[in-house]
Amino acid sequence: MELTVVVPTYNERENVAVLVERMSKALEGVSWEVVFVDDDSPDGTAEAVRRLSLENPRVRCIRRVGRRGLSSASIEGMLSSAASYLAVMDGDLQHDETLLPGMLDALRSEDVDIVVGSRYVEGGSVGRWDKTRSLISRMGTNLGRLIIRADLKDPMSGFFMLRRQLLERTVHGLSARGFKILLDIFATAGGNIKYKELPFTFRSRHAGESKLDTLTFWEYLLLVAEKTIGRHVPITYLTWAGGMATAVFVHMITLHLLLKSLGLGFVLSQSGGAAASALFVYGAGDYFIGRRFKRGAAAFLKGLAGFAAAALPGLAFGIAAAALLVGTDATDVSRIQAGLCGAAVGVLWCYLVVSTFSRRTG
Ligand SMILES: Nc1nc2c(ncn2[C@@H]2O[C@H](COP(=O)(O)OP(=O)(O)OP(=O)(O)O)[C@@H](O)[C@H]2O)c(=O)[nH]1
Ligand SMILES: [Mg+2]
Repeated sequence: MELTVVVPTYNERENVAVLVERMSKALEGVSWEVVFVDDDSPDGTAEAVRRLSLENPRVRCIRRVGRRGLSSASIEGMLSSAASYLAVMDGDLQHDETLLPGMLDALRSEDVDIVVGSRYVEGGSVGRWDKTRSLISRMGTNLGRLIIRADLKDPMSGFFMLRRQLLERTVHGLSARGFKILLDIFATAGGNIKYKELPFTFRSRHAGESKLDTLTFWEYLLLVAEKTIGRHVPITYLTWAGGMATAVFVHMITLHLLLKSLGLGFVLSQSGGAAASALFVYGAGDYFIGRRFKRGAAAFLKGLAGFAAAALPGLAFGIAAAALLVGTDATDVSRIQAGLCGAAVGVLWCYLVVSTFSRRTG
C-alpha cells in the first residue's frame, strides 16, 4: 500500500459513495486505500462506509464512539495506516480529488515532506464563498501564519498529503484540538518542514450540512493559544481557571444585585448567587462539551436536572459555610469575604460535577 487517504466524517452519508467513485478514477494505477474516520454520525455514515467496504477492499472505516473532532480523527486515521504517504481530505467533495496524483508525484520525486492543497496560491480559489466567510477565513489564515514559522499561504487547508516520517516526527507534540490539523503539524514541527503548495478550487459542499459553528472559532483560538502560551502553561489549566474565576464573578455580581437592589437577606442572596454560578457552569459545559453531540432541548433539560441533583450538596455546603462566616453583625466587608468563600466552594463542586459527568470529546 503506497497511499492512505484519510477522510474524517460526521454526517456525510450521502457523500461517501460518490467520493470513493471519484477517488477510484483519480487514483487509477496507484496502490491506495481510503480510511473514513467517523465519529458515530447519527445519519449512519459508518454503516454506509461499511457497505462500501464489503464490495471494495480499498475502503476502511474507523468508528469512534463518544468522541468528536476533525483533527483527532485525522490523526487516528493516519496512525492506522502502514502506507508511506498519507493524505487527509474532507468527505463532502469540496476538495478536488484530481489533485491527489499530483501530490503523490511531488512526494515521490521531490525533496518535500508535505504537499498542501492551497486555495491561496496562483490558480487556487475559495470558490463561491460570501464576503463574511472569506473575511473570517482570511483573518484565521493570517493569525495561523503567525505561529507556523513558514511562508505557507494556506495553513488552514484541510487537504494535504505527507510522508509518514513527518507524522512520526510530530505526532507526540500535536495538540489534536479542533479543526486545523495542518496548522497543528506545522506549528509542532517548528519551521523544520519542507513543503510545497499546489492550487485547487474549493468546491461547494455536495450534500449534508456544514459543521462550522461558533465552537469551531473558540477551538481555533485554543489551538493558537496552545501553540504559543501553551508551551509554558497548559491551556486546559488556563481555560478551567478562567472559567472558574468567571463563575465566581457571576456569583458575586448576583449576590450584590440581590442584596443591594432587591434588599434580600444574605443567605437568600448567597443562594441566588450560587444558583446563577451553577447555571453558568452547566451552560458553559453544555456549550463546550455537550453541544458537539448536538443535544436537543430535552437532553439539555434532563442533563440540567441531573447536574442540579449532583451539584446540590456542594452548593448547600457553600451557602452554609458563607452563612456561618458572615456572622450576625454582617458588614459589607464580611459579606464579601463570606460570599467569596461560599462561591469558591460551590463553583469548585460544580466544576467537579461537570468534568466527571461529561463525555470525552477529543
Ligand atoms: N470525524 C469527524 N469528522 C468531522 C467532524 N467535524 C467535521 N468533520 C468532517 O470534516 C470535514 C470538514 O468539515 P466541514 O463541516 O465540511 O467544514 P468546512 O469544509 O470547513 O465547511 P463547509 O464549507 O461549510 O463545508 C467533513 O468531511 C466533515 O464531515 C468531527 O467532529 N469528527
Ligand atoms: Mg466542508
